[in-house]
Amino acid sequence: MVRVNLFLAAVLSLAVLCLAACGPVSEDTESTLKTSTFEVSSKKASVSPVKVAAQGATDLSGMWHWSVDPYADGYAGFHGGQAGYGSRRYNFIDVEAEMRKNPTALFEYDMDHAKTAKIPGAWIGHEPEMRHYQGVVWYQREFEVTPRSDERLFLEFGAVNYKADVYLNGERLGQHEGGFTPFSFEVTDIAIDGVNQLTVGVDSRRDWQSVPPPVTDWETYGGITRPVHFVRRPETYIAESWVRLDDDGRIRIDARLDGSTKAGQAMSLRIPELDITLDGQSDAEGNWTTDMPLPADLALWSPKTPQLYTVEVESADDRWTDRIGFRTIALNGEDILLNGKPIFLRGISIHEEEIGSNPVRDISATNARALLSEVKDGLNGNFVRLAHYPHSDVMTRMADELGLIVWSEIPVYWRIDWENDETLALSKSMIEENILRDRNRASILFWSVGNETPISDRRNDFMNALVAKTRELDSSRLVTAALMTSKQEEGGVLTARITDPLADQLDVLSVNTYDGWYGPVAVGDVSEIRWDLDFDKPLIFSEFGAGAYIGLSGEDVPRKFSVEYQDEMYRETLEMSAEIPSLRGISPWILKDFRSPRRQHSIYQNGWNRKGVITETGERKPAFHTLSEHYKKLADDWE
Ligand code: GCB
Repeated sequence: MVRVNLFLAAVLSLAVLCLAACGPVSEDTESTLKTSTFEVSSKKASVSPVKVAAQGATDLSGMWHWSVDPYADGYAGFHGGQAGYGSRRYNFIDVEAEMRKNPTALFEYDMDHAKTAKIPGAWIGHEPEMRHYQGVVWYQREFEVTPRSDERLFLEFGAVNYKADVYLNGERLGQHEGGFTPFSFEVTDIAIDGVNQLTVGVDSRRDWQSVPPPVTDWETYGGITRPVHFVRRPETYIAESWVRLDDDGRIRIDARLDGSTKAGQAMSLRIPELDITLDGQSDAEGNWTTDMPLPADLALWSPKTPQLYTVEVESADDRWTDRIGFRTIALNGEDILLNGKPIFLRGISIHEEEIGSNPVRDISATNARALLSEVKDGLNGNFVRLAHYPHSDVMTRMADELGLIVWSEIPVYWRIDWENDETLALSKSMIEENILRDRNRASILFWSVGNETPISDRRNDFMNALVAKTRELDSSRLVTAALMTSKQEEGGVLTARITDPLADQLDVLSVNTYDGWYGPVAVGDVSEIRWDLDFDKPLIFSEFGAGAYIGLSGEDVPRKFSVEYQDEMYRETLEMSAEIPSLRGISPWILKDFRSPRRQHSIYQNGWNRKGVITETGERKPAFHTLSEHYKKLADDWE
C-alpha cells in the first residue's frame, strides 16, 4: 500500500497519542457539526449541477470500507474537543504498520481491514445488524490520480444522508448537511499524484433544527445513497448551463464560466438535431446570457410526445452537454397550461424506494424505469409527485424521457424549528441545490416548499421566505406546497375549506385529504364531502389513501387494511373529486408500500406503510385498477 505522508503521520502520532485522554484541543467539535449547513474548512466547495459529473468523471461507485462509530469518536474526544488521534478514521496512514512500528501507538479502528459494502447504497443493506442503526458510519476508499497542470479536480457527491464530513488524504474538505442534494469540493491542491484516500463520515441523526426533522413517515436510509465522482475539468470550465423555453416563446441560455480566463470567452450553443448554432461571448464575470427564437421545426415536450434534444454549450476549453425538452407552463385562472393547452394531472406520489422485498434506496435506471412505467403505462398517468424530498436525478431524467410531469419537493415536513434562522438557511440551500441540479428538466413543473406544516405566525413567515427564494431562483415554474384542510358540518353537509394563509402565496393549491382513513368520517360518506373554495387557482389533491394489506381481502364488510377498504376509499374520493370545479390534478398516496418505522401493526404493517396501490414487490391491489380506469377516462376527457 502506498502512503505518502507517513512522516507527517509519525510526527502527529507522537504529538497526539495522548489526545484521546487529554480533552479539548480545537474548535472542531460536535457543536460545529450541529450548526453548519454547508461549511468548508480549507478549500473551495460549491453546489454543483450533477451533469458535470458525467463529463470527465471517474465514478467512484464500488466496494468501500465502512466502520460504525456509534459514539461519534471520530468526531470528538470523550471529553469533547478534537477526536482522539487513535479514533480518527480519516488519518492518512497505514494503521497496522503504525502500530507495528510504535509499541505505544493505539488505534481503535483500521479502515484498511474494515468490512466492505457497495457504494452507493444505504447501510440498511450492508448487513442485518444495520437495519435500525442511526448514528455515524465512516466510509473509505482509495483512487488513483495523475494530475495535469492545466486541470482542476473536484469530488462530487450525488447525496449523502444525512450529514457528510469529507476528508481527502487526511485533510478535511468540509461538511454538507441535507441528505438529498448534490455537493462538491474542489481538490486541485489536495489530490496527489498516485493513490489518494477519500474518507466520509456519515451521520444519519437529525434534530428539530434539521430538515427533515427526526419524526417522519419514511425510512431514513442513512449512508452514501447516490454516486460519488472524481471530476477533472479544464482550468476555466463551464460551471453551469440552463437552457429552456421561456414564456415569451424564446429559448433562453444562462451559462457561467469559472476560472482565470472566464471573461470575454467565445461561447456557443448547438442543437445538432435542429441544425442550430448560436455564438456569443461571456461577460467580465464569466456569464453568458442570451436567447433565440423558437426553431420552427422544434417539437415541444409533453407527456404524449416527450421529445428531448441534445444540447451542447461550448467554451474555448470545455463542453457541456445535456438532453433537454422544451415546453411552456402558464396559469389561466383555474387552468394549468402546458404548451398553451389546459391539462389535468393524472398522478400518484412516490417515495425514493425501489420495488423489491428489501429496498436500499437503489435508484438505478432500471429501478427508476420500473417505478415510473407503473405510473405511465399501468395507471395511464402523466404526473408524479416525488415526495417528500429531492429524488435521485435518475428519476427526474427518466421522467423527462418517459413523459411524466414532476412535482419536486424539499423535506420541510410536519414539525421543524420554525424559529431557527439556520433551519431556514438550510431549507433555502436545499431549494437552491435542488433547482441548480434539475432546472434543465422539462418534466418538472412544480417546486414544492413543504408538506403538512402546521399554521403559526413563525411558520407562515418561514414558508413565505421559501416561496420567495424559489421564485428568485426559478420564476419559470409553479410553486406549491401540500396543505391541510379544515372541515366542518354546514347544514348537514361536511364542508372542506383551505384556511391556511400560505395558500395566498402559492401558484397552485395542493391539499392532502384523508377522510375515510384518519378521523371520524365513514369511508362510505367521503363522496358526500363538499369543497368550498374561492381562490381562482388550480387545486391538486396531493394525497389521499388508505392502508391495504394484500393478504387481507374477501371479508363481507370492508374493514381497515383490507384491499376492498382501500378500493372503496379510492372510489369515494374520486367521486368526491369529480364535483370540484377547480381540481386540476390528483396524486394519491402512494404508488408502492414503503418502509416506515412508525408503522408497526404486527399483522398488517411490520414496518411498512401499506398505502401503496402496489405492494413492495410490485403486486397490484384492486385500487390500482380503479385508479387506472379513472385516469383512462380523464385522459379521454382532457385530450
Ligand atoms: C401524510 C403524509 C405522508 C404520510 C401519509 C400517511 O399526510 O404527508 O408522508 O406517509 O400521510 O400514510 O399517513
